[in-house]
Parts: sequence; C-alpha cells; structure tokens
Amino acid sequence: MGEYIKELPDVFSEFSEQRRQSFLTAMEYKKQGKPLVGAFCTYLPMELPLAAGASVVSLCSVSDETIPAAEQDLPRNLCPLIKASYGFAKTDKCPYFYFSDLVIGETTCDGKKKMYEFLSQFKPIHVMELPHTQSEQALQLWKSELYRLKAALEERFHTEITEEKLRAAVRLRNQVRRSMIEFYDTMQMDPPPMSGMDCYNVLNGAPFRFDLENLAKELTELAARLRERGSLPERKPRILLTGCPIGGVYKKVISALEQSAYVVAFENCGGAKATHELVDEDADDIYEALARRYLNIGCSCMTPNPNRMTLLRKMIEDYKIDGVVEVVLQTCLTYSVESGLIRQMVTKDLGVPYISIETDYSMADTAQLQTRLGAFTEML
Ligand code: BJ8
Repeated sequence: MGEYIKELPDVFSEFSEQRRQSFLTAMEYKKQGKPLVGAFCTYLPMELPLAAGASVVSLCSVSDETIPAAEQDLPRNLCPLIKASYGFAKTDKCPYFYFSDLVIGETTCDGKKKMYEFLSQFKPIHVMELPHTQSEQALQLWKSELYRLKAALEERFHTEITEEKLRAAVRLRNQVRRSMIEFYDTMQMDPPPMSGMDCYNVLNGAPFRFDLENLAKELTELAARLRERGSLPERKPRILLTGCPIGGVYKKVISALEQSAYVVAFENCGGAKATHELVDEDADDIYEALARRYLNIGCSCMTPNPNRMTLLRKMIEDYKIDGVVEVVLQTCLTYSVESGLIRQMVTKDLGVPYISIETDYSMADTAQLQTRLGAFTEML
C-alpha cells in the first residue's frame, strides 16, 4: 500500500493547531529531562541553545486573556504583546513559560526591557545587550554578548558548546530557513497557490515544532505540492504586511484584507524578517558570522534601520505587491515613528499604495478594521 498523503487543508490546519498541540510535546520533552529555552524575540541566536542541546520556544503571547492581570503590575498604555506575554507568565497560564528552564531576552524596546525585570522575579532570565546600530563596533559588542550567552547556557545546562556542535546547529537552522523560504516564496505565484491566512497559519505554527529536520522536509514537500497544485482561480490585489509582529492580531487583520485581496507577503517577524538571511556556514569565525546575521535583522529598534527598507523594496518587487499594510501595535513607539519613513519610501519612491493601522489584541476594532482595510483593498 502506498504512503498516506495528507490533503493540503489538513496540513494547514495541523500547522494552525501546532502552538496548542506542542504543549504536550513540551511536557513530554521535559519528562525526558531535555532542556527548554523560552524566547521573546527574533534577535535570539537560536543556534546557541540548540548547540547546548536545548529546544527554543517562543513566549510571545497572542491573546488578550491575561492582560488584566498584567495591568496590575504594568501600565495600561503599554504594547499588548508585552502585557499579554507578561500576563501569561505571571498567571502561569503559558505552559511554555512554565516548562522553560531559562528565558532569554534582548534589550530591544524599552517596554520589553523593563518587563524582563518583573519576569526575573519568578524565572531565571538572561538578558542579552543588543546594540541599536549596525556598525562594526556594534557587531563586536554583539559578538561578545554571544560569548556571554554561550557561557550562561553551558553553566545552566552543564554542557560544553563546542565549535562542532555550533556549526551543526547553524547548518540545521539554515536548512529550516531555506525550507521556510521555499514555502513562502510560493506566494510569488500570481494568483498565489493559497490564501494569506493558510500561509500565515503555517508560518505561525512552524516555530512550535521541535523536530527541526522533519519540519524542514515537510515545508519543502509542502512547497512542491503547492507549486504542483498551481494558482488559486481568481486574481485579486496583492498585499504585503509589515510592521510589528502580528501573532495576536492576524486573524482580524488578514480576514479583513482577504475580503477582496490576497495577503501574499509577510515582512514582519514571523515572516521574512526572521528567516530571509542565512548564517554563513563556511565562515572561519562562526561567532562573528552568527553575530553579523542576527544584528542585520531590520527591526525598528535599530537606528537607522536600512535593512528593513532593503528587504521591503525587494519583497514589493518579487511579490508584485499592489498595496502595503503596516500593522502597529498600540503604543509601539519605534514602529509607529518609523512608519512615516516606510510610507515615504513605499508611496513616493515606489508608487505603491500604503496604509498604516494601529490595533491591539481585543476584538473591539474588528468592524472598524473591516471597513478601513476593505476600503483600502477596494481602491487597488
Ligand atoms: S526583532 S519586532 S520580535 S523586538 S511591538 S514589544 S517592539 S513595543 S516585538 Fe519585536 Fe524582536 Fe523587533 Fe521582532 Fe516592543 Fe513594539 Fe511591542 Fe515589539
């Protein structure tokens, strides 16, 4: 009998359930005594915990359930991502936080930095000092932070991160990145082979997989099947999403846009920002290669932030984008200020329509988003 091949909709729904299902995997994992590292940001060089034998799981929370509990300690007018992440940790409702042996944070935005101080009251936390420029001096500082993280991991997990283990981890993470790129690049087809919602569900679920070799294989196979199946029948305007991470707002934002368009590209963390650049596997100095690759991430906490502009320009061209939508989470100062520069580049330099929306994790603005984003896509 031939091997059972899952239907594509089943594959999409498995990925969308991944976050929830991995709770069980994480529990199993812990029972076997394997270490788990919790992460809050794309700047974490995941290869280092991997080389220490640990799996990495994202702790950024995506629901507003525990925000009231967070607001007992943190100000109300704070980014929902920070409040939700802290709230889940404080109320012990996030099993990933609960199972994490060590949480690693980076000095990105002020809100996150200060939140780590609260978190350290109930969890071991290692904060990496991330410089906010991408100069050569900054690179050396960041590289020294990678060595500091190496030492912290070795001490906590009683292991040695050898060069060999680290290079193996670099190769494995690159393999996962390549397969992610293969998968989301299928959206360059016009019309795309799947909806933006299906695409995002896979992107969102993939980081909750611990079996990285299988994940890479499955994503590559999925990409091949999508190419074979071909485009969706109807042509619609093609949207690129940029801005803050959208894990907590994607359902309402993508559904509003896909009333009459396709979201074909995700520049945010969770999409291309986190995956598009590989680590130089053959570099003589693997720490420097890692430091360079991670420091290159185009987050708005960098100033200036040319890499975000470069990536956006390339994606707008490669994905034949008709409109750019920037999602800013409420009170996120750096993305909010930078949105003015993004608007200038997108509309003036590239002549592509642009809209910026500010939102939070509640559903209160769903109707308003449908109206605003619906009007935007209608005019494309
Ligand atoms: S690399 S985008 S994951 S910092 S939205 S908490 S910036 S106030 S999440 Fe981010 Fe790393 Fe950058 Fe990506 Fe602060 Fe803004 Fe909230 Fe943010």
